[in-house]
Amino acid sequence: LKPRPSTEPESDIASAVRQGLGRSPRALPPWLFYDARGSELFEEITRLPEYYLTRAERSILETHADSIVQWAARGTEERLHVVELGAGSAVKTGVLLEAIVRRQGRALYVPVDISETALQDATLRLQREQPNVEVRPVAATHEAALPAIRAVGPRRMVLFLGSSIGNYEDNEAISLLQTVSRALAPGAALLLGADRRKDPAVLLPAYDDAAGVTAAFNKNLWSRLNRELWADFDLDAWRHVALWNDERSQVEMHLESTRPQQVHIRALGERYHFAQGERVHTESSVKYDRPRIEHILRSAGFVPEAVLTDPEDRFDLHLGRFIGA
Ligand code: AVJ
Repeated sequence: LKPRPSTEPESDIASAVRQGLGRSPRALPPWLFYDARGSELFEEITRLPEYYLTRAERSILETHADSIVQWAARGTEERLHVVELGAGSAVKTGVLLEAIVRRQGRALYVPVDISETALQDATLRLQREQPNVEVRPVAATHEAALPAIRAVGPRRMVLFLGSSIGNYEDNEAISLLQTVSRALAPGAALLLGADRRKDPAVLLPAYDDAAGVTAAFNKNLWSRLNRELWADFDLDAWRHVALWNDERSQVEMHLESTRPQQVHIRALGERYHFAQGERVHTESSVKYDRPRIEHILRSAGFVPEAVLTDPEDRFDLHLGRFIGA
């Protein structure tokens, strides 16, 4: 293995890691989790008994699919097209797509995701299970997907599910939704999933499960850097930490160094020292009350028109109408 020639620009991954480990305290962006293995582990998380988010949101979609589609289509005769940010395996979306097909016979679905493997699986499965849905996958970050969103034509329905918005600070969430809305016409519909603020005794196990799947998901970040940036992280010298930050109303995941150590990241040409107990912040998952989400929606040009909740009152699905910037 030769180090990358210095004239070549660094990959997005390399520069994100260089930046994140150069900062104090150290922090890495959560999109780095989602290599093929990371996407698989996340799917496993969604099936854990402790991780109620996915089940709660799915139950909302199953109960209300037809009325959601009716609401989204209100005021237009045009066909609805669906764009989903962070589609992943798109299992939950199937319920909505079925409702759309019931209403208008067929549907165009544009799943956007950073993981190509997850997109491929989703596309193949939908093509098999829902032949009336045309799938046009886009492998990109949310921000880079705008041209694809524009290309789907009028009357779009944008899905941002699973409380993925919780990875962003409010001002970042607002600017992401604003960016997306630049590709929307007034009247477009946004479905925004948001996990609610609740007892940390419920929240924390969802991010530190008994089977250790979330710990493996967190640590897979180091495996990815070992493989893709020729690093030498010793996975046994790191501990998964999930904690509740009450002031910021967020669950945080960190990787904590269990001893003093040096890590060589060859593709960066850097050696990093980690103290015993030093933490690298790998993810924040904000937990919301309704006014906070409604503020985000309004700030990005969406009118919050309705909120749907699961029977156990844990998770909200907000319906926002785009009225223009
Ligand atoms: C995909 C960002 C919504 O924050 O709950 C799950 C990711 N991280 N367990 C979340 C995640 C650890 C998940 N989101």
